[in-house]
Amino acid sequence: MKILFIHKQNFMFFGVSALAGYIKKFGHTADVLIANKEKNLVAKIKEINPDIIGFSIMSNDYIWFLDEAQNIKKLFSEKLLIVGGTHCYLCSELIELPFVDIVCVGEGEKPLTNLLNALQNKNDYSHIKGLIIKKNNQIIKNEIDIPIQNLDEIPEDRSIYLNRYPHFKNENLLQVISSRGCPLYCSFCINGKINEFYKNQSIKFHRQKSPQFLINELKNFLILFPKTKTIFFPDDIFLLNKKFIKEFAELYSKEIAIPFVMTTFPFYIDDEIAKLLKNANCKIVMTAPETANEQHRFEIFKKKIKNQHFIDMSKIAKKHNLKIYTTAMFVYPKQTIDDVYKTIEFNHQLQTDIPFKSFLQPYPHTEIYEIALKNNNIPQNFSFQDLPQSYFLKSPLNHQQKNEITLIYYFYYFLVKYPSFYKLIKKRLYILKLIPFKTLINYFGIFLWFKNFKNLSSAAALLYMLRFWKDK
Ligand code: B12
Repeated sequence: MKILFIHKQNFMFFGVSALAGYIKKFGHTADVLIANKEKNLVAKIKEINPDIIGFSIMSNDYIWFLDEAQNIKKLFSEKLLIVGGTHCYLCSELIELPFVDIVCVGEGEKPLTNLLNALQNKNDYSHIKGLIIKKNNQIIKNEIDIPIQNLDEIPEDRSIYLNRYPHFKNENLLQVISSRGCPLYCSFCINGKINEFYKNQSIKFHRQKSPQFLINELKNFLILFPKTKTIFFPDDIFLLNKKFIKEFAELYSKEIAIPFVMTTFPFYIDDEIAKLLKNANCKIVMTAPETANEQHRFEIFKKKIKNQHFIDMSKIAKKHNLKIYTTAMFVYPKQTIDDVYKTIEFNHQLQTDIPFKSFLQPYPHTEIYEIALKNNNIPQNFSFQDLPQSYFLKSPLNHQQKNEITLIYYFYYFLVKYPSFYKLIKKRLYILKLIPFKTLINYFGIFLWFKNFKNLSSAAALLYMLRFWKDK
């Protein structure tokens, strides 16, 4: 059977290439169309003539999906339309849309393979775990399937992207997911929701490819992407298992050695690990305090990590010459201007090299949504349609100090990087107000963040950013 994946952004979705690689093991094939790269999507679908059509969406794609999927189903009504991706973890109600036949909730490898097998053998597919199915106008809600525990069973197939979009071959930055899941229940993150699904089951929330499998995968990718200068592991949490990192670092330094960037919780960085990372050519350690207000981190974000952990991590990372990347969330319930100032000062203390910022997005069906609702930051009927296209541009919350916090947000990169600039404006926000072209300054800060963390030249960073801008 042939499935055609469709998504919006000009990016090789790891989920889609994992699905393509996995179903291939069972004799099925996949193709992919990136809507933003296609002038005539319909003509391409006709040409590919798949057995089924699969959309992959995040919540920010919701409005795009409503439009695109409806149109496609109208023209290809005989083909099953299935939708998966992170949005479906939060919104299985998509099945109620008349043009949606199946919603995949959770990881898709097993459910999709079972579906394709059933279709091929003309078997009934109504009771496949992980799928919500509409058949004869009835909705069948099957329970979520247990995700594959051993990630080495899932070989990613990126050739489906390269065959159709050879421009990906020229990228300097190779992105590879080494793990899935996160043990934390942060109120704003999709992982809290995923962990809820599996609460009473004895499965591992965080799964990681074995070091040897990952190294082999990297070697194969480096053949496909020969211009790679940096490797980025955008896992929710890359460094969580010391045994893994010890084996990985040793193999990586011998067999790959290309500069890399990875994510971690601060308390996993000790002297021994930092040394291993440095020797393996790790350049940047990414970690996520979100705010310097520890009480807010604990009670609003439900992220039980103390400031002291970040401070200790910073000392060790700096000692070993590793750069520090931190994240900060703006305009969240109960945040005050003072919290924002403290967060900037905290980053000075951490000597953050690459400060990342975003506006909180209260996705419906997450815990932060309930918190924002209770705190009157969003109206009762706030829905996915009210979310902005990107978390960089504006806050969807009502908040008493929204204007002032947004003003500091625009300048955040520079305020962290240049403490003397910060000292000048602290408690003198009128100075920031006087500076013209604030939106441009926001973009410039995002550009510098992007360029530095992805280790790109200015031209490459600009091209990359324009690509995402277009996707917006
Ligand atoms: C890499 C990444 C990106 C990439 C690729 C996105 C993608 N969809 O693959 C890019 C750079 C494009 C991206 C962009 C954004 N991202 Co992003 N991103 C991620 C990240 C870090 C990893 C995604 C991933 O590869 N996971 C691993 C794979 C294996 O899992 P998966 O993608 O979920 O796929 C599995 C299932 O969902 C399912 N599945 C997926 N598609 C399909 C299709 C079918 C037919 C079927 C049957 C099954 C199926 O099967 C897959 C394999 O098991 C996640 C964090 C996370 N934990 O997911 C955030 C995440 C997906 N991103 C998020 C956000 C918010 C964004 C942005 C909106 C941020 C912004 N800048 O404003 C932008 C999009 C903006 C825009 N311009 O449109 C949120 C989405 C939340 C939500 N409710 O949807 C996440 C979950 C982060 C978070 N913790 O909240 N992102």
